[in-house]
Amino acid sequence: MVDSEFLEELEAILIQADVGINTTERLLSGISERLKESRQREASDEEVVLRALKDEIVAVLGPPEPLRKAEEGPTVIMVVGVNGTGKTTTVGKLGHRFRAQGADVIFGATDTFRAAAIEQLEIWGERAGARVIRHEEGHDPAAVAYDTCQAAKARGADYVILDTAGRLHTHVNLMRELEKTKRVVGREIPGAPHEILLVLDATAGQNGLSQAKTFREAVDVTGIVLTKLDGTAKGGIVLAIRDSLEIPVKLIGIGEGIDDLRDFDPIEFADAIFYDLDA
Ligand SMILES: Nc1nc2c(ncn2[C@@H]2O[C@H](COP(=O)(O)OP(=O)(O)O)[C@@H](O)[C@H]2O)c(=O)[nH]1
Ligand SMILES: [Mg+2]
Repeated sequence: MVDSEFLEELEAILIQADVGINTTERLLSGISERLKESRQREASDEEVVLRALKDEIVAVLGPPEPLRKAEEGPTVIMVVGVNGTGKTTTVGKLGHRFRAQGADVIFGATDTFRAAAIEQLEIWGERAGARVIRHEEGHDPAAVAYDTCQAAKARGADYVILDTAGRLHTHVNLMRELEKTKRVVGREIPGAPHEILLVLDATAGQNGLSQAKTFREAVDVTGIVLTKLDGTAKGGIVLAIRDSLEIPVKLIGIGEGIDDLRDFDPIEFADAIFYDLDA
């Protein structure tokens, strides 16, 4: 068998990548199973052990899951998450992606908490070529969501993307507001919201798990957007999230630019965790 020093090194890499203790242990016991099945000679090879660990990670992450789309009428995507994770940027990038596919896209400025947030979304709307529905600062976000859905229906838009607030006076208020926005959208457009994407900042490490728990309780998160993977952070917390909450990662952010959005690729993700080891 492979020496325990190598396994310890792998364990350290997983912890360093923010996978968390529990999921790290689960992954490592998972590879013991895999290695038992492979031939003894092979199992002494570090490369084989690493391969088994990557396979285990890919298995936990599950196959890539594309964004859901409405069968008819506008597809509604709510983008949620705590402040500064990259929600507004992700709305802009997604809008750009859909526009490039020839779709008609409307953004809803349902982060009404600060005027600057509305202006920031308008800038992204211009860049992406998406109309922005907005109200004044402090207005009811659900009312903005309602107007955005009305506008989308009136002109037969393909996508509604709602930017939401990450901070309010209280956490309870924020969650209530998101629930209400979701309810209003569901009344206006059948099956909506089709996606509720939770934006997580890869550099925020272990915090991602508690954020995912909180937001999922309030609004049934359907997928994760893992941002800021262009830095040194590996975003391993999504493994713990998939493991314990079963929320798939759908997209990743790899920069601040409009093109810096990619579909999540579990194999690439697993490779990136061990990038320094391979080098
Ligand atoms: N490096 C990097 N920066 C990002 C990424 N996504 C967003 N940002 C930056 O993170 C900061 C917060 O983004 P913003 O969209 O305003 O976050 P929000 O508060 O959740 O709406 C901004 O400076 C963005 O340019 C990413 O994938 N990579
Ligand atoms: Mg924002």
